[in-house]
Amino acid sequence: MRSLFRHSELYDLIEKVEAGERLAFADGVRLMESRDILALGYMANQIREQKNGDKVFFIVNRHINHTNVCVNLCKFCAYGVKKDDPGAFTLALSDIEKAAQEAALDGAAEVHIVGGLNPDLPFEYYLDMLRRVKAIHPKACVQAFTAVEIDYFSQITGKSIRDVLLQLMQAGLDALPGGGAEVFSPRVREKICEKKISGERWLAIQETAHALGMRTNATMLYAHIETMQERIDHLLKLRDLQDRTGGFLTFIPLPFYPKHTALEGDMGVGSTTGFEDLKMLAVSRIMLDNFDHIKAFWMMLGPKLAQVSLNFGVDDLDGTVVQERIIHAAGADTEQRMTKRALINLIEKAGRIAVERDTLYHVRRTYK
Ligand code: V47
Ligand code: SF4
Repeated sequence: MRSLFRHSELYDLIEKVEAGERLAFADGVRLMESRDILALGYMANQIREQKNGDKVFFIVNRHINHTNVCVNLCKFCAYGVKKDDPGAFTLALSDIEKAAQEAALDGAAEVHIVGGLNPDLPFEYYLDMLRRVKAIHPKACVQAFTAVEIDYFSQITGKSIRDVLLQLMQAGLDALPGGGAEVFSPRVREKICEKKISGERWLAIQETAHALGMRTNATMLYAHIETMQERIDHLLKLRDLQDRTGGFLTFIPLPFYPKHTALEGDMGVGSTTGFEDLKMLAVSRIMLDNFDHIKAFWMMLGPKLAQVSLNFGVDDLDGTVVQERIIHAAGADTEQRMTKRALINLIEKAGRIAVERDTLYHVRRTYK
């Protein structure tokens, strides 16, 4: 099969991947700069099949975005607003209880909670939120609060990251989502999210969580102003930390949606194309050899491209979601939810085996 690619500019890297060799920074940049999408897909698919066979994971989950008030106001974000903005909202804990009740009725394995940095909310609001969600739906894994939010809780309480995490865990927090990573490069952060914690701080918070036995996700926001070198640097920093802790569950590349953001139309920043998205997923699979899973968030890629990505290194399509506000604020025109049946259909029509999982990738059911 490899011989099919003997004329590819990436042939030497195919040989390296097949020999189980780890690719270096310069190799990663070559992958990103190549247009040989079939060679990339071939390499990524081999790794994906070694790790996960024909399985494709999905989850019955419920996203909750509790507030859009945010002191950071990142330039790439259309969701976060000032507290006196007419569109500002903060959910009452009773609204969050209602969403948790719906999640319980749906048999959701996960409640996924992410929001802005709202200066009017005390730490107690988050502890109470976790206790109430757990009381209503004790079987759900609560995956909540990005490292950026964890850092903010540490700022408003004066507690260490470790103590904040321990208190949240005691109240019911099970895992951290992967948001807030963006691109670690200080050059990029200075231009698109100057108030956000540094990449180093983001990684240090993950490391602290992993040391406490908590599993977390990792993301990268791509296709804004970053270079291919900065993308690969980001992936290698994640790979280094994963070598040390093994605490990351999955990696999710997030394509930038420009609409209604301060970057819209700026510096030639537009929406990604399918080609770029598939390439990013495949290169992530190839470079992150110590991550078990690469997730294509169907809501960001669109269901059809997410399905095709199952041949480009992806083994997870995320979930039923139900309601999402962050990327829809930035112009995503995908649905807010997908039924379990529709997810299984996408997977089976791609010739793969659908596996319903929980947050920690425990299998709930395999569909044959
Ligand atoms: O950190 C914000 C991203 C993230 C835009 O862990 C944008 O499974 C694209 O954490 N275009 C928050 N992306 C969402 C998040 C997440 C999402 C899906 C799965 C998981 C997981 C976590 O959303 C932010 C930022 O990187 N984001 N604005 C935008 N305009
Ligand atoms: Fe706030 Fe997160 Fe949006 Fe940045 S990306 S403005 S931290 S909600």
